[in-house]
Amino acid sequence: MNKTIVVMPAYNAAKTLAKTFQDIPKDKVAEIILGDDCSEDQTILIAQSLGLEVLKTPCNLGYGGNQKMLYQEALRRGATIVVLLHPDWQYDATKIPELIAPIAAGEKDVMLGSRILGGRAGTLAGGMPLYKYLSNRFLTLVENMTFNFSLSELHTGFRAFSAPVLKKVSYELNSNDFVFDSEMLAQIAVQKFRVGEVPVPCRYFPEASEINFWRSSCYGLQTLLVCLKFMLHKLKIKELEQFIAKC
Ligand SMILES: Nc1nc2c(ncn2[C@@H]2O[C@H](COP(=O)(O)OP(=O)(O)OP(=O)(O)O)[C@@H](O)[C@H]2O)c(=O)[nH]1
Ligand SMILES: [Mg+2]
Repeated sequence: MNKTIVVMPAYNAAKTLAKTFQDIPKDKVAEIILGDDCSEDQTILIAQSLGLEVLKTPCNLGYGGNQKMLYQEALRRGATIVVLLHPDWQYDATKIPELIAPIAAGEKDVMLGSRILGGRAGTLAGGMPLYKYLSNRFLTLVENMTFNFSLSELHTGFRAFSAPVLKKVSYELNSNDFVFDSEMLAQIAVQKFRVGEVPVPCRYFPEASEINFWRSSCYGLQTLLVCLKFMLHKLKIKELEQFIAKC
């Protein structure tokens, strides 16, 4: 019997949290946990009014630090599948059943919700800035070649992991910043977990996309560095602890 826990890493998500929560199919998930990274708005109050479990970071850790706290807690609560969902109402959370089905069926270990497969309405036509679209396509191409994947997008905020993935991958050693997501994919590739994808409709509006050009550029460069580290490890030029499976 599977136990699916949805985790939402939040930072100033007050304007979008209720809408995101509304869309989650409650009959398909056992628990929903919000990680609050010291938001300066009403995120916690709104989460509590929705009856959500709230975990708080001790200080503003960043997006990756928030995820570390949430995965640890989801595993502690006995999750067999963990869904990462941004609380910014960007990804269509009604698609959770489609996202988790291949993991529940034992066919995949990791599932990604792809905005690219979701069609132009979820990317350029929906308002994704051109520079983000092009860098997403370029980075995905480089990562596909490096990690030996053939997936349409690797920068989504709608993902699902089986518990064994979270138990084996040393995500605690990853960055506390946005590049955490790219590091996770590299670790998943090293351990040859099975990764699949489903289309996910997506929305673009100011509150759903706060990462700016400068932070996006840093994220892109850091992702390329992750690819380099992956190759160094794979070719046994430098063994990196981050990529070694946990016992
Ligand atoms: N902890 C922490 N979380 C953040 C921070 N900025 C954003 N987040 C969270 O990370 C999620 C993603 O941030 P966005 O700005 O939407 O970036 P993105 O979704 O990767 O990129 P877009 O495709 O442009 O939306 C949001 O749901 C926020 O809750 C931050 O400074 N600290
Ligand atoms: Mg977003």
